[in-house]
Amino acid sequence: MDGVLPRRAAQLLGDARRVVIFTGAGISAESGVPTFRDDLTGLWARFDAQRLATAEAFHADPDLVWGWYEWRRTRVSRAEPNPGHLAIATIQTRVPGSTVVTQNVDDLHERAGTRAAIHLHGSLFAPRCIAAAAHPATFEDTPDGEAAQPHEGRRIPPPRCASCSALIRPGVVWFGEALPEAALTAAVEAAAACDLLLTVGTSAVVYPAAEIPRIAARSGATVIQINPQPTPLDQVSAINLRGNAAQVLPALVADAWEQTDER
Ligand code: BJW
Repeated sequence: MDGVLPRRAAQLLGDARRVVIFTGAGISAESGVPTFRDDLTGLWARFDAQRLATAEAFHADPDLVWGWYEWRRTRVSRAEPNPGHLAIATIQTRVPGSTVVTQNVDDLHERAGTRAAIHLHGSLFAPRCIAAAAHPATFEDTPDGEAAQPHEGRRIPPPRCASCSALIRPGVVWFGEALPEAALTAAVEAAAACDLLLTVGTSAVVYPAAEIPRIAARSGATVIQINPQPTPLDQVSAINLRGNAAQVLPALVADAWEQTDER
């Protein structure tokens, strides 16, 4: 990478001992998974969050909501990790004390080789019984033929729990719902203890997740942001690298260890 700021960012990464990589939908954009708030291509530009991504919406029209999440799950299943995901997995190998905290409900970090990513907003691949607090969900997955060609408006009835017959719901965190407690606690602890936090591809407007980089900054860590657009984290970040994750991250990683190997 050219320029003083990218070089300084690479030096900070090469020297760091505890790194948190905090990701949002932008890390998966170049894998073809849509973000939420980008003006033309984001999900919320085409779909109504209130009708699809709330518990009230699921209770009102479970077939519509389940069908929409099956469409998204199929899209993600067909996507591949991009060089940004791979660079993050490399950071985890290079810096053993590093933690990936993601708001994403896809599995592209895991498929790129990242271990133990903390998912703050759940997963498309972990549906659960709406009465799951009482017992674990067991159900038959949607048969292949049914979900193979879903399209965005298709209604698909959700399966029912094999133990109690309640509806199975997508295993994601909707607005107004609490984040999984263990995940949030682990993310806050990692942010408070890191010396460097990379925030990648998030608009940082959804709370409490958006607090994670701020916690790191307040605890004395350096924050580096990778995003083609400005965000509220511009003020918190010591370095703002304007660009796409799939280009910026591999270059950053290559420079980080080229520089430390030279010293
Ligand atoms: C690229 C790129 C490239 C593009 N390379 N970059 C405090 C203040 C105000 C409000 C609240 C508050 N605390 C709580 C709230 C309410 C609410 C909230 O935050 N609302 C705000 C939006 C106003 N929060 C909640 O409701 C949360 N729950 C909660 O607080 O519960 C309290 C409670 C406690 C105890 C009991 C009960 C309740 C829950 C939030 C759940 C969020 N859920 C979603 C949907 C998940 C399911 C699904 O996928 O359908 O999570 S919303 C959506 O936004 C999704 C994402 O994880 C999340 C964040 O989005 P993200 O990842 O930042 O994506 P985008 O699209 O916004 O940004 C993409 C970025 O990438 C952009 O900046 C691009 O420029 C960039 N980009 N291409 C790099 N190639």
